[in-house]
Amino acid sequence: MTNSSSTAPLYTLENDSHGLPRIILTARDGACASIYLHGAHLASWIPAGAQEQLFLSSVSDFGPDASIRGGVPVIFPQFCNEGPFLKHGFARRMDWQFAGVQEKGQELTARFELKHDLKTLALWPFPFMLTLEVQLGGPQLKVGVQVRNSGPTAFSFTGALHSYFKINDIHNTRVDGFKGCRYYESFDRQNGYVQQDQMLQFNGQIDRFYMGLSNGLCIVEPDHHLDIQMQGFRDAVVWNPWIKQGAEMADLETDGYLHMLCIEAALIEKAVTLAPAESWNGWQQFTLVK
Ligand code: TA6
Repeated sequence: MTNSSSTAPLYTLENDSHGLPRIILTARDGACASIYLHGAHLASWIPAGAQEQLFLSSVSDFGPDASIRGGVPVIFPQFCNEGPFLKHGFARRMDWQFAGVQEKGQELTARFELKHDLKTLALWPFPFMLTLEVQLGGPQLKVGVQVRNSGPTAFSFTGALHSYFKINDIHNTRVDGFKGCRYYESFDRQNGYVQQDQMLQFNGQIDRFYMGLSNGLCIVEPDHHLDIQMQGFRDAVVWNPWIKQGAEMADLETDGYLHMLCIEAALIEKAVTLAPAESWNGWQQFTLVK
């Protein structure tokens, strides 16, 4: 289905080679993005006149219960194993509803919704409504998520936008913005640290939780700078599986670790609690600087 005219936004709903439906958004300046209905999973973002900015594994599983390896998985209602429920929650594995595209100025915004059903209630006993918006235009893309408590009792959740960025070579990649931030290694929550260096460099597996972040971040490669901002989310996760963990992942190419870096907008240290009818909003925004 394509909806294109001089007034309406340009988007296409099509099945990919795996038979999975996805929305292809094309802004008037030529920027484009693709979002699978499965998981409302943003899988590709190509700013106008630039290269692909998101990593997507060429051996990802696209099965009905799979989580696509790469792009921006939506993690809800639980981050990793920070509770008794499914690791990284069910939202990334469910089929969401496409709720249309709006155009405002040079920006296109696609909206997706996931409402509780018997399957989700069996996994997590609370009624909810999730809304995801992908806003595309110029050198920027913004992923916004709203969680609404549509049930009769309060619930708490953790979560993330588990963003995989495409990089040329992890060895020549730095991340600026963590100086002075508190962090824990995921495997050792007893010992907290404070980042001393201005630049985070990579020379092995990393799975690190930065807590209580307030400043922006920037992925810095010799010919590529990507600015990352977030709001609502309070923590950030930096993950690269490196050689050994990468080799153990059937849905990641052997050298995939070289070309990916996860910088995730997350809620880990303090879960969010919503009373009935209350909502929470958060977003992560990417700007291609060079
Ligand atoms: O966010 C980092 C992390 O929790 C890592 O520990 C690693 O497990 C990664 O997520 C991927 O998890 P997944 O369930 O997508 O394989």
